Amino acid sequence: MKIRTYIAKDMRQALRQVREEQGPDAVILSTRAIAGGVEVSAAIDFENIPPQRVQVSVPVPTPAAAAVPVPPPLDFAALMPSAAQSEMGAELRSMRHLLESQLAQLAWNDLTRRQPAQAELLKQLTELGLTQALASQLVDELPVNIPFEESQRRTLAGLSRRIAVTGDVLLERGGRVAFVGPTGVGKTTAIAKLAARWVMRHGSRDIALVSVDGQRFGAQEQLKVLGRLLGVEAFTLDDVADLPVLLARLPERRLVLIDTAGMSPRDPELAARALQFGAVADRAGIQVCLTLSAAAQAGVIEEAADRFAVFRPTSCLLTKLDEATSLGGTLSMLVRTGLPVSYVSEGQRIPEDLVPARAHHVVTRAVHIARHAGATAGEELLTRRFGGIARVTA
Ligand SMILES: Nc1nc2c(ncn2[C@@H]2O[C@H](COP(=O)(O)OP(=O)(O)OP(=O)(O)O)[C@@H](O)[C@H]2O)c(=O)[nH]1
Ligand SMILES: [Mg+2]
Repeated sequence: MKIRTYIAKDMRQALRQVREEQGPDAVILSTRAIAGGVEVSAAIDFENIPPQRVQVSVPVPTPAAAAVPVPPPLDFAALMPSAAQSEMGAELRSMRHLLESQLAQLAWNDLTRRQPAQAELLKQLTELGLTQALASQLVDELPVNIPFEESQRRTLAGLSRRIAVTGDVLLERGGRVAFVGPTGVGKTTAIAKLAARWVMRHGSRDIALVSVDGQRFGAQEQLKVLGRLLGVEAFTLDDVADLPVLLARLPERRLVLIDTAGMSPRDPELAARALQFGAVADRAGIQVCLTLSAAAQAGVIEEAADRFAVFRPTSCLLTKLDEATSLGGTLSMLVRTGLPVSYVSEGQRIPEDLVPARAHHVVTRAVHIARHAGATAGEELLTRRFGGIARVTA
């Protein structure tokens, strides 16, 4: 076990040094406050030393044996940790966890004492549901010594700046867009809203609806009914491969909205279908709009965004903001992927409940939703996330 002592201005810096020098598996053995800072002793758990550095007793060949070109048999038992070593290892690990959580508590308390505004901001961003990385990034880029309200405002502005939007270009200029996404997120409803809005602005002549959802009962009928209601021509295709031929027949349609069958993000055929769709989309000049429900849990949103990336979406449309109990997962996903948001759907009414996405509007909604839901971030969560030690062991 290699024990080293580190002296730093504060706990965070000390822990950073430990991590840089001894890596993420360092065990903190002791900490104490000293004049002008802290002193931390840390060591690497012997179990985590790479195997070549562990002393093992391999029989050394005698000179006589060395003359014979037969390698000595490997003593595998000697390579395995003994019962005592395993027990000691387990004890070290549990000690490490204990110390880590105590140190995290110390570091978080230290932060709340020295920089209460920063700590409060981290708490508020956690309550919004943002990831640790994003919350830290937003707080880290704030200038020092500004009033709390100003730092709050700047943090939300920083968040808004990280969210890309397309504006209302689809309904202003048109395009060929296929709506792709998980089942039941609101793809067909969004198409109905967009089509109705287009008809109100531009009339029904240069718009077409296409359903390539030949798989599910009633899906194509749904689009035909919508077409009849709006006086818009609606086409149904059983095979995606027929899209280029159909679209070649409709060169004068400025807006073509393509409805697809919802798919589970874990569908094993997702990649194959994306590949087929991608080839068709490239030939027919179709863009993909990933449609995601903002009411889903953060992990579900992140997973859907990652899995549907194989469709190479150029924008995304967010639905069910009215049902969301937190927008943190959605916001974190948008920042992480950089996918621009086209429209936001906040209810079932056609066409009212759809607006072009505006970044600050989505962020403001996230704040309102968090407040309304009474979202709270407990001390334990904050300690674990921002206690500094989390960064050492992460
Ligand atoms: N509350 C709420 N409900 C919505 C919203 N958008 C769609 N819905 C509802 O969600 C349900 C599913 O909508 P669809 O448009 O059929 O969803 P889809 O993605 O086309 O579904 P599949 O084609 O089956 O994959 C319907 O009951 C819609 O009225 C929204 O923004 N808010
Ligand atoms: Mg549908």
